[in-house]
Amino acid sequence: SPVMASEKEAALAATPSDSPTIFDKIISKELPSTVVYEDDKVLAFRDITPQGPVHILLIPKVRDGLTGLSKAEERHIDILGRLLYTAKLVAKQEGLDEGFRIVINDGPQGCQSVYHIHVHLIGGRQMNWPPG
Ligand code: IU
Repeated sequence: SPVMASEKEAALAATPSDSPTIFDKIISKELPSTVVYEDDKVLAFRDITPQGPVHILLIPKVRDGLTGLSKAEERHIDILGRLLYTAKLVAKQEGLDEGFRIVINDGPQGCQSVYHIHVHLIGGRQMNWPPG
């Protein structure tokens, strides 16, 4: 695949779809990642392009159609809550006692590049508003 100049470029090149994503290989450990938390439902690992001193992605181990938040159905309510609650646990584990940022990018305009829902946990520096 072509080298992407930026995350935005990758997001705009990504086709929203139900195809398997790179996160499946991270879940199966076929691809290495730095796992910071894992249970039967959720995997949390360090983002390869960190946007802060701490940048972790939290994903459901089973995608179940949840390519992005815009595809959420009632059956996903439990896993959505679990992802956010786990983000709080991991923030504590990472020592982010002064605060942190949670982001869920959705679709091309939201700059989503991987179509397996993921919660970004970013911290360790002062955040700004509005986001880019
Ligand atoms: P996005 O919200 O879809 O843009 O987030 C995808 C993230 O996945 C992005 O921050 C990438 O740096 C990150 N990532 C990764 O950690 N490991 C990978 O192999 C790939 C992307 I591809």
